[in-house]
Amino acid sequence: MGKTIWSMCGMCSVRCPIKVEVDDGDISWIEGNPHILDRALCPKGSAGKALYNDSERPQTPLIRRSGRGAGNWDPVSWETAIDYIGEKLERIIDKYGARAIMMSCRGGPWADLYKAFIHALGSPNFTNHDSACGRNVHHASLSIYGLGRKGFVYDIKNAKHLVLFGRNILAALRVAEVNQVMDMLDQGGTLTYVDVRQTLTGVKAQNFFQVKPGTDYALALGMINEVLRIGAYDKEFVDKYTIGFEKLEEFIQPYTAAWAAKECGVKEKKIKSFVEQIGADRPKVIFHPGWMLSRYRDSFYHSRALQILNVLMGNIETKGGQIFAKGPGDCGVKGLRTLDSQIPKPEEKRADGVGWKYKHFDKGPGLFHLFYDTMTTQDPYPIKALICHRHDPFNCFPDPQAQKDALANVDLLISVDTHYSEFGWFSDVILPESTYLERDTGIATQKGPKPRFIVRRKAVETRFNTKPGWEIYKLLAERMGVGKYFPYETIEDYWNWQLEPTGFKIEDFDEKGFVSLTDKPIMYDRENLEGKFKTPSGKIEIISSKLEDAGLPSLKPYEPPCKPPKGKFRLVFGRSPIHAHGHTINNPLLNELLPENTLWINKRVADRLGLNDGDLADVVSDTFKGTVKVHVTEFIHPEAVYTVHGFGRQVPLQSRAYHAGLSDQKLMEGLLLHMDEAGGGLCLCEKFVTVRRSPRNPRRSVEL
Ligand SMILES: Nc1nc2c(c(=O)[nH]1)N[C@H]1C(S)=C(S)[C@@H](COP(=O)(O)OP(=O)(O)OC[C@H]3O[C@@H](n4cnc5c(=O)[nH]c(N)nc54)[C@H](O)[C@@H]3O)O[C@H]1N2
Ligand SMILES: Nc1nc2c(c(=O)[nH]1)N[C@H]1C(S)=C(S)[C@@H](COP(=O)(O)OP(=O)(O)OC[C@H]3O[C@@H](n4cnc5c(=O)[nH]c(N)nc54)[C@H](O)[C@@H]3O)O[C@H]1N2
Ligand code: SF4
Ligand SMILES: [Mo]
Repeated sequence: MGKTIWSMCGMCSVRCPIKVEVDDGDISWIEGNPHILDRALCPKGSAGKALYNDSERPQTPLIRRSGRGAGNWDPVSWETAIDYIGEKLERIIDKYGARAIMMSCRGGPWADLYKAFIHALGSPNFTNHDSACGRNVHHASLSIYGLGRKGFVYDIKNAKHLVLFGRNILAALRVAEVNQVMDMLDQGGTLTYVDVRQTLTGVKAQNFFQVKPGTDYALALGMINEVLRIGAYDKEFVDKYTIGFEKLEEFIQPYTAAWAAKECGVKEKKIKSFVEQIGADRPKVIFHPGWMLSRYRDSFYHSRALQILNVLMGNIETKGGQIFAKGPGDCGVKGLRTLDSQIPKPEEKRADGVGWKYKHFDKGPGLFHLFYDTMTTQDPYPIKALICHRHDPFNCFPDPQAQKDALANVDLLISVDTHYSEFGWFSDVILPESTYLERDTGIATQKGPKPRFIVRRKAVETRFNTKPGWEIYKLLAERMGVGKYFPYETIEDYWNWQLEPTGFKIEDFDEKGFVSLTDKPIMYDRENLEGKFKTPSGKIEIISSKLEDAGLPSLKPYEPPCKPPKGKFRLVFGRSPIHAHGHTINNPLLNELLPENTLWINKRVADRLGLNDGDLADVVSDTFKGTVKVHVTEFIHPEAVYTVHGFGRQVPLQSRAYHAGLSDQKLMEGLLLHMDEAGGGLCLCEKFVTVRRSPRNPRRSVEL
């Protein structure tokens, strides 16, 4: 007899609501929740069943038997693994204090569980992946609005014009957003796309700017200059809600459209005609502030400039613009109860320096990469244990070898993962979490104009000796004597405990998988937004007091990017719609669709190097060399080479992914601490590589 399970996809961190059909205990169908996503799913979401059926994943807890990374594991029971970890953590706490333990996760709606665990132990050192993802965008938004990058949602569907700088929205995707972009285009909206190469998104755009790599900030400044010059902005909104506009007028003088055109390698006429278009389309114009903007030295200021353009368009709290993300409080509903809020905040200062050494950064998750510095210098204190939950630092941060060197000072490395991650393979203990189709997860809040509570429910029984996160942390907490902070025995207890203040019951989720907290979208009165901007002044801060207090400019003069040294190319990267970072490369279905990456290279350059499409090339960094097939194309800037991130994996038990393709991470030698000091994001596109024809046999593309 078939049944329907309402759940949430776990193939990437977007976590789309899904409907799963189960027949005779097996998955027969997965689709997007029809109430929210009109049944749509992306290729990865459709490959969830292949993940469930894949046996090339850890099947029971594993404890390392010989040297780190050697791949010799003792399969053990959960009891043994938890006890092993417990003993080691106790020893570390005795000798160095609880602060020597750090925990990192992939952020998102369930971070409460992991944060609660590390705080219950008494350590302040909770962190996540974001310094290699959206930290620049987050901090830029905080500095302007006092609200982080999730403080607004974009009403793309109703926009007249969507402007994307390197935001490859149709490939680096969230299903709901793709639906909205397609609706906007159907309704006659305009798409403007900026990239160093042509993409799935670029081919749908009416305006496409191919810029010289690393010059986006110049283009954004040129646009601001032109907007002000022709007066294509909302003066009333700017007067009412911003501070620092006069300083912007002064600062922007030299950055004319003509100047930007020259700097970026685009046409002045095109910038001017674009500004005329948005002048006519405003306020329904959205400048996406970027998602993964840990790329260049000035990405933080680039994101700030995009936000300034949003403010000039006056697009805040308007249909077709940026809308404040509403939460339960806006609907007169109390929020979910959280575990972390019941635990006394550790008083120690963070080991990454965030909050005391770096006061302008969001203290929440701090900046993971700075912990590597702490591990090496032991300043302000040693770090002796690292727990990574749903996070693979070796595939996330640059230069895995530099990371391994720092980790030599850390006594205990734990990976809580559904797969063997690159970090997991090197670690001391792997705790296998059940895949998303095999586990329940706590209730989450999804903010927006129509906020909701949503739950992930398990669709099928676990195939192996794996456990869900809520149980893993309960077991660990009990072993460490802090079980009282995890006041549940079953998932139903946990759900009820979370829901208690809200007035909802778990049965309310049976019908659609979520509960909507309002019938109609909530919009604030745009004429009366006082108190909504959480900056020190309560205004939109074009000039940010927090930045200025930290000795950083709010409006930074433009500096051109370094030119690639002779014979070298700037290494840039991005996503394919088929994969989610590195963890889907071994998925049997997705691997069939895209088994390896290629190196995109400009045709003229390839001709000079004697490379034809499909040839094997050696890509060389300082000491690392990778070999990959080239994709010769006219549609990439000649200064750059591009590859899909996540390949070149080294875990032998993942036979499909093993050594297939090129690892961008390993090429990024020396970038581990190369941080944008204002935004905290890493500068991942600041690496130059050489490319040459490989002497290897082109028919054997998989390196063994
Ligand atoms: N399918 C899929 N979707 C995903 C993910 C995934 O792994 N797979 N991951 C999700 C996550 S975590 C994130 S953060 C987002 C990332 O979302 P995005 O930031 O939109 O995605 P990317 O593909 O990393 O980068 C986009 C583009 O930046 C371009 N680029 C490089 N240098 C420059 C430059 O100097 N100027 C400009 N204008 N462009 C440049 C690259 O060519 C690339 O096409 O995607 C999310 N969605
Ligand atoms: N060179 C380069 N570096 C990058 C990027 C890039 O494009 N190029 N992208 C950056 C960006 S935007 C991001 S967001 C980061 C991503 O970096 P990470 O977050 O570290 O990468 P992921 O591969 O998404 O996932 C991490 C781990 O989560 C595991 N996992 C998946 N599902 C589950 C689950 O349900 N439970 C548990 N416990 N584990 C699970 C996967 O197996 C994987 O090992 O990398 C960043 N680093
Ligand atoms: S975007 Fe795709 S992989 Fe990510 S959660 Fe949604 S359906 Fe799943
Ligand atoms: Mo990301």
